[in-house]
Amino acid sequence: MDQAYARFQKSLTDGVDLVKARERLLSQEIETPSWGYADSGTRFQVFHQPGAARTVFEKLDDAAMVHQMTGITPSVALHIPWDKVDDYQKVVDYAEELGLTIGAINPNLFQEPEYKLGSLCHPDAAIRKKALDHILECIEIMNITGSKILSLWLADGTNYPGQDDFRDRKKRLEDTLEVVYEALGDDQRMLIEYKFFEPAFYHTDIADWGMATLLAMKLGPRAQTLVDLGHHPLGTNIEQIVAYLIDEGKLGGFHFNSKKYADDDLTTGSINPYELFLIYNELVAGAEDLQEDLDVAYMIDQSHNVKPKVAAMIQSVEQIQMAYAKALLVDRLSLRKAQREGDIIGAESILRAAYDCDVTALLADIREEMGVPVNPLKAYRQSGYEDKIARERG
Ligand code: PSV
Ligand code: MN
Repeated sequence: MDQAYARFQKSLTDGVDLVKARERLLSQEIETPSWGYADSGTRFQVFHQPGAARTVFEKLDDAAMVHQMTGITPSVALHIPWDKVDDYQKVVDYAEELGLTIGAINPNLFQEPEYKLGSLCHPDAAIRKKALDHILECIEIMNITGSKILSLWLADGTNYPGQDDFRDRKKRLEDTLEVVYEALGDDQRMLIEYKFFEPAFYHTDIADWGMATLLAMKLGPRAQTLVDLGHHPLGTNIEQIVAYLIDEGKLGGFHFNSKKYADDDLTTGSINPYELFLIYNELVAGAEDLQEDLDVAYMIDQSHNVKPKVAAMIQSVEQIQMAYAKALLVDRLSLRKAQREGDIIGAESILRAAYDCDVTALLADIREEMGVPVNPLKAYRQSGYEDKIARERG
């Protein structure tokens, strides 16, 4: 056995189940977003990157490269109409050729001029109908692509006090979501994403996890809440929200990214990797307590503008994998004991010990077993792919 791995193994306390940790890491999956491979920008400027994907097929090529390097990103989320095509079967077939599947379908309810006052909450029934029809079209796309997840984020909200009636808007939203819910197949689910601001700056119709979860509870078991890490006010304890939602069976999925100030769309783990670890700590603890795998859709949602697209995605995947690996190394029995005894120093130290653990050797070993490069980011940067797409795509 490799010396580094042996050293890593020796550093673990008895309460850590390495066999289970390895199993979990081998089955970890993270979805990447088609829009994370295309040019993006701030509201001030879109910065073109040489080689940025221009079509859904090029986005799939890039996603396949990420999967080839990491081995844990087998599916790709689509955003409609950004990824609109005449024949979705062609997209499915192309993805399959690349060893990928199509993941969550994201309706776009924020770019049409008609949505100035909202989509599903709009005061005009005709606009609500347009938004609803678009979502129903997305469910049709799910049926062709085999996608099981409809991922809903609304830009709906108001900019000024008195602009519209909160309760009327809530009612319009509930009524339209009910139609959407009914249109879903038995094996499909709807994830409701919340965000407390932007593009509206006075109120947002689904502002936080409480509102999203109330909606999901009213709709039924196939509606759940989606946690986008960038969508909370500063200082929010996201890991507690995650724990709550797990306990209620309402944690549907994640949009991973990182933020310093607001919904900055920075790459995952770049600002607060400890927070990412604490979130994974709740996921691991929740799955162990429930004694079942959580049915959670793990996805990256970042529109990184200045880092090269594919490399940034691989870097993000590595960060998520590392956070998960560390959370799997928490000595749970000792942690429980310390918690019951009120040993605050001891409890925190157990978490820190896992967080501080160097998991390089573990991840290298897992990657070797999966048949992917031991250092995905380095391998990618040496692969010449970036130059190739810059040349080919212009
Ligand atoms: C909104 O800020 C959001 O997080 C939603 O998930 C959208 O679908 C996505 O960003 C678009 O980039
Ligand atoms: Mn999101």
